[in-house]
Amino acid sequence: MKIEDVQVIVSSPTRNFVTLKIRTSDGVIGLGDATLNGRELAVASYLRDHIGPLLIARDPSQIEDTWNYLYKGAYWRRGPVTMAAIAAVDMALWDIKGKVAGLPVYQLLGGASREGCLAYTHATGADMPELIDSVHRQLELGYRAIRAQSGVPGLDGVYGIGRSDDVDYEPAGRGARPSEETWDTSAYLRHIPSVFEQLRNQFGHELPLLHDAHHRLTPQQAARLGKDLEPYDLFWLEDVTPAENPSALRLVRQHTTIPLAIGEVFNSIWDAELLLREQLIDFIRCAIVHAGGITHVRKIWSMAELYQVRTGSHGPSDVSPIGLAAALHMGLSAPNFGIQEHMRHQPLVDEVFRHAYRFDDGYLHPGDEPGLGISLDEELATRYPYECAYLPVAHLPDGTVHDW
Ligand code: EZ4
Ligand code: CO
Repeated sequence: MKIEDVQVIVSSPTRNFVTLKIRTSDGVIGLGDATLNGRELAVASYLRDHIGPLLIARDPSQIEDTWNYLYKGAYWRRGPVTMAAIAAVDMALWDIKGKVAGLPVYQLLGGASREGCLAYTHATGADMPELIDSVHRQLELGYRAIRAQSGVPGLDGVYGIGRSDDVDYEPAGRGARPSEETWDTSAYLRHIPSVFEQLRNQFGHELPLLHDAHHRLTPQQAARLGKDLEPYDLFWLEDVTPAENPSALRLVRQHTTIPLAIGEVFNSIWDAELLLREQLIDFIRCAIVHAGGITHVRKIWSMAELYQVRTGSHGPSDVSPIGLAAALHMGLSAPNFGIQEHMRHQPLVDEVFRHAYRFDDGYLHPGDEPGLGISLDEELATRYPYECAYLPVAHLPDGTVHDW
């Protein structure tokens, strides 16, 4: 069996997705997610112009060899564009292998280690009453763990806060330029502990609560926030400092016992290596789509296992159902699975990408269809062409561009 056709499909059913479709000489179809929020066309070109032609006539069963051919063969390694493109090929080849074997991918990865993958979703509110309402709504949907994000007094808009009763704050804005937001770390640090105090008063101490700081703090600020939040027993505090500098976490760790999660922007095991080896985090957040696919993330997760670090895969709505399915097959089988982020897709997205995975009573399960369990309605997808959309840019009150 050989790879006969490679196609890149860019579509925007409510938001942009880049999808790779590989067809073999036996007519087996494999699908991969290559979506990189705000930089979608760069990955599409990498796949169309550089990777696609190299895949023709290769043996689709040789997943590891193809991964190394694309990674080492390019000379230019790593980076989100390269690694999202390789990830898409990798997912598509695992999908094909599962379909050929007649098995769901989690069976190829060693079989189920649990009955389902615990999921968390987002609750957001501009103020406390809105946030409390939002948590109630997510609990009614069956979620057993909640990430809570809140508006900050004095700041007009904060990324990650939903519009009205809709927690799907993504895509943050469509148009040729990103929107601009003002950020003030001092105001944020003063406000957030009271948010979690009120959530604990309202919802009790057993509900797992998470919070995301979006890489905006210095190590000292992160240590302070961790200490201030300790009484509220968070499941994790996410992305406290910019993720390029793992040694920043040493200072944070010395001052707080709050569980730390990092890695949604990681694209290589080398981004995580020091954090894992020095046990500076408790959860590794890389997404299958942004870190080289199942083949590479499996290695990151295995390294994490040695250091008692559990997984918490990135799962916002910009990870397509294909990328989410890949995370669920891995999550069901990995011994050190921790939790899976789940920001539900809009109904139109679920129509374009029909999926075998299901959400039931707080847990996600990848389903038992052969491969990843996704079928693409290509005709429907092509009715929604790409639309330029970006994540916002954050400024300090004086106009300085800030981390986020
Ligand atoms: O900022 O998905 O944990 N989730 C997040 C998301 C990310 C976006 C980036 O594409 O931080 O909101
Ligand atoms: Co995050």
